[in-house]
Amino acid sequence: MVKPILYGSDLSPPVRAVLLTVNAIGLDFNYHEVKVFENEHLSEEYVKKNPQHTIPMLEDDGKYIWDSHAVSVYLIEKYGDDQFLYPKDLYKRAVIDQRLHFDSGVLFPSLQKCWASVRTKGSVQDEDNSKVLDAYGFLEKFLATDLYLAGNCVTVADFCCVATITTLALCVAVDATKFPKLSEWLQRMTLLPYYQKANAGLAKSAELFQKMAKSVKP
Ligand SMILES: N[C@@H](CCC(=O)N[C@@H](CS)C(=O)NCC(=O)O)C(=O)O
Repeated sequence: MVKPILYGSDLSPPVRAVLLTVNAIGLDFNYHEVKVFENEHLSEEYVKKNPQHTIPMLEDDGKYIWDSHAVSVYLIEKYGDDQFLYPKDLYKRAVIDQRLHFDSGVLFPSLQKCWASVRTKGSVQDEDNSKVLDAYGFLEKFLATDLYLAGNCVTVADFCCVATITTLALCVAVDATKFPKLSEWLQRMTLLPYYQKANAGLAKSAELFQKMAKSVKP
């Protein structure tokens, strides 16, 4: 069998979400490090495979799939044997899907805005800050009665959201007194045996964040 190929850079939170997924299911895959600072993702060859020129992208069986949520669910369904990561039960699945859309539609766009403000203005703006705090408030409610974002088992929703939230927390800290459930969940996620390896790129994101903030002249 030809191994699936994951195209990515571990500086990217969505790539780290897929790395959490592949580590959780123990997938044997090849990794293609995309040289984003050399615009490899904008090359003709890459854009032919993924017109949106985003990372992560998966190559499997001569086909290309992108968007971390789509890739993660596909890999779990095709190669995973864990019945909890994306269960068959339609209600459980719908809750997970809602969290995945929350990541795509709320968390990741907030992260992009914060990141852009830091790059251009040197700091997160008040408006971005309050949107992130609203998002943390929603997550606190999602976690009100459960250990994980979509119930008491780890699911793909936790992988996708934790990769974004840990990066977002570089911009807007998660205050444990205001968001105790969210803080506990973040801590709980670090205990997964594959977490440190899969989310290791977070340290590089933190370095880049500091550099960007310092490079803006007041
Ligand atoms: N919703 C997408 C977002 C992917 C995305 O925007 N990735 C960024 C890196 S964090 C990227 O590829 N940016 C390069 C570009 O858009 O050209 C996902 O979850 O995969």
